Amino acid sequence: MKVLIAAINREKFPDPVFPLGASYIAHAVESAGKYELQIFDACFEENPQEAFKEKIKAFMPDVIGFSIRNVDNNAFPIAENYLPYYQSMMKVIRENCNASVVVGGSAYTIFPEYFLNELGADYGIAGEGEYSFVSLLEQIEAGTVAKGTIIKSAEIKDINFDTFPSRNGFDVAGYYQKGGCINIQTKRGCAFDCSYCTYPTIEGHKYRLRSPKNIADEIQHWVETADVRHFYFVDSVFNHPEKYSIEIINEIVRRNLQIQWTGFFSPIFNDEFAAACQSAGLTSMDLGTDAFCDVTLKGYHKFFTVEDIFRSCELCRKYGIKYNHSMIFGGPGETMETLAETVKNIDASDPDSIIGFVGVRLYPNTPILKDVGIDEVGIEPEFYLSPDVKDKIVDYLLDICATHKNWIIPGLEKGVNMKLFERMRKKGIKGQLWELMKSWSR
Ligand code: B12
Ligand code: SF4
Repeated sequence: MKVLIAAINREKFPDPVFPLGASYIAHAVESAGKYELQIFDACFEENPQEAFKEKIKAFMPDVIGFSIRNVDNNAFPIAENYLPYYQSMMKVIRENCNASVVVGGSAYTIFPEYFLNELGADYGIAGEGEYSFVSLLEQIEAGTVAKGTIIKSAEIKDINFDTFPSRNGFDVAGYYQKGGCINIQTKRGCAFDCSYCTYPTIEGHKYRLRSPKNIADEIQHWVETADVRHFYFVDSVFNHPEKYSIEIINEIVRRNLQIQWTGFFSPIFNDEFAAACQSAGLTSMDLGTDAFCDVTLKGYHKFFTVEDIFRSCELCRKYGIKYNHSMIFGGPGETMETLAETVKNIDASDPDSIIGFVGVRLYPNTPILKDVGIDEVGIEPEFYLSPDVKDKIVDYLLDICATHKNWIIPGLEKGVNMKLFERMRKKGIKGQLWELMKSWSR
């Protein structure tokens, strides 16, 4: 049986991102040992429909695993919905072969019924696909599964698998060069319940941890075979559970891997933790700050305070770790006063950059829906903005951006200079480009 795994994502902001989910699925198919496997990745193709058509006609797969990562770009007020593009890629399949199409990926997991129908796919797998995709292949081959079936995957208990994803057939070197890093997942799950967040829907609430040895083996493999030195830990939050993160750090130090790395961090950690991170090559923390005012933090059900954020920034400065605040402006409880407090505190915390979103993108199964009295949300990008700031927030933030050159607000097209980013990558600059924003803006 011939299986084609197709990574459909083409988004390049803030960087092209290696299709880790698709590579995990490809690895599972490869490990099953009985399928003929090929990979298609749309990301760097100039004409993705044409390239997809050529791939399909040359390989003539029996099953296509259609991996969709992003629903939209999350950027109010110019949110781009990727559905029309995904539909154009489905059309290529239908016009050129009779393969069964199985859709999966984080975008699919958030809106399974919707995407199955709108794409006219044959099957869908919501959640982790490693085992369920291989099992579905067997059922498709045996003719024992009805078209239109949506499988809601159970959480995989042991995510060490047999080894780490091989990434065979994917352009690791291309992503490293054009995206500045290669991504690694150390665990799945997030134990918190922030009101707007889809991560617990995608990965579950319970942490499932890879062994530090397995993670370090994967890193060492890329260091030794492809001279990759920059890594992005894609965990929802790297620093929870803290004891486990320290074990990973110790293993990196023990092997003297000489790497630089980054990831998402909650702004609540102590001196010892920051020191350990720095000693293992952490160059920056993307802090999930969201708001810098206790009222708005409460509105997002956050588990840290303004004081914690200030302390985290201070520790980053002490250890020479760059830091970005990821922000969501305008959530429940936001007023022009809380917004002003947030901006004042951001300034006082002296970050390297701000990556901010205006309004809260609403997703199914998130606590915020109950908080703001909304029953249902669809796929058309829908954003919540507190009534107190709704009419004024865009102008307010545009004014702030005029004097804060290290702020990136994709929805307002501020701070985003893709041409400049591309030029820097062509020069061979690696790591996160936001780490350089403060020095550029001087
Ligand atoms: C890390 C991360 C980032 C990092 C990536 C760094 C890097 N170099 O990798 C950064 C900060 C750059 C980033 C940026 C963006 N991100 Co992001 N990101 C994540 C995060 C936390 C993890 C993604 C990941 O790698 N997971 C690990 C892999 C292994 O999991 P996976 O891809 O889900 O794959 C599994 C399943 O989905 C399934 N599966 C996958 N493919 C397939 C295929 C088949 C056939 C099957 C059966 C199953 C299957 O099985 C896989 C293995 O179990 C997720 C949230 C989350 N917790 O999932 C958001 C997430 C993916 N991001 C999201 C978004 C929106 C974005 C941005 C558009 C935001 C923006 N405007 O800046 C950009 C787009 C970047 C791009 N170029 O595409 C959304 C996507 C869905 C949506 N809401 O639209 C998510 C889900 C968060 C959210 N808000 O809901 N992101
Ligand atoms: S915002 Fe971060 S900490 Fe909160 S639930 Fe989402 S991933 Fe977890």
